[in-house]
Amino acid sequence: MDWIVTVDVPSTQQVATSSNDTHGIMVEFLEFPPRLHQLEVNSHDGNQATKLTIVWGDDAALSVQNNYPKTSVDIQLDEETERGDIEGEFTCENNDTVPWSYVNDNWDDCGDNSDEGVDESEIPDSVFEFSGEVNSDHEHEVLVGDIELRIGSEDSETEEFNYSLSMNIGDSTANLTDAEDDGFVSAGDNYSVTTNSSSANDLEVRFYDNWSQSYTGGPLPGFEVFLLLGALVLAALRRNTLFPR
Ligand SMILES: [Ca+2]
Ligand SMILES: [Ca+2]
Repeated sequence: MDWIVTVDVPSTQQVATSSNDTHGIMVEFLEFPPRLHQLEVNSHDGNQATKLTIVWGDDAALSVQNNYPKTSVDIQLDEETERGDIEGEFTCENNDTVPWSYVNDNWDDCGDNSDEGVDESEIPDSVFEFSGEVNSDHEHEVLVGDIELRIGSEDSETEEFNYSLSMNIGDSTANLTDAEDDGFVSAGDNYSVTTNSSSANDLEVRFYDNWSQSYTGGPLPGFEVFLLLGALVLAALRRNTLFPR
């Protein structure tokens, strides 16, 4: 291939062009010593075109768009949920005491039925503990410091996720244990969350990158952890109904 080279001294632009039977090529240099600025290849029939432009200095900028929706790290979890005991006991009118979980479970545990029909406001919040372990399917290496764990519930009417109970890993109520202390989320690591929220049976745990400011768009499938607390746990607590003594 023969090349035609032009030089424009005032602008330091040097352009080399050439072509073969099918394509033409243009290479442009700027500055001195020359720096590659542009490389362009076009087919003579106009159907193919490739253009590479290199910028530097003030023309180039690299920034993180932190208003992008938070995407979550893809954490594979085996989950467990557990409703913790309410501390202390309920005192019956006959001064017997029974565990708080026996209150309002449709079974007369006190003997005088005073543990039934108790105003819900009288019942202390119970502590729920959610926990999960990163299972062996987990492949993505994510720095522990790059994720945060968010807890919330979905508004059943608007289907918007409400992060009113969200918290960062490291808060006293949300923890991720880096089992091998390798700095990465890896199989065997586990998280736990405790809350006394009365809406705990609706709660859901999601993991997010912590660099982004926006939670819009919701998490992508695969890193949601649905905690099926409500029905299962409450059914278990209604053991008197299921398994009358
Ligand atoms: Ca009862
Ligand atoms: Ca780890």
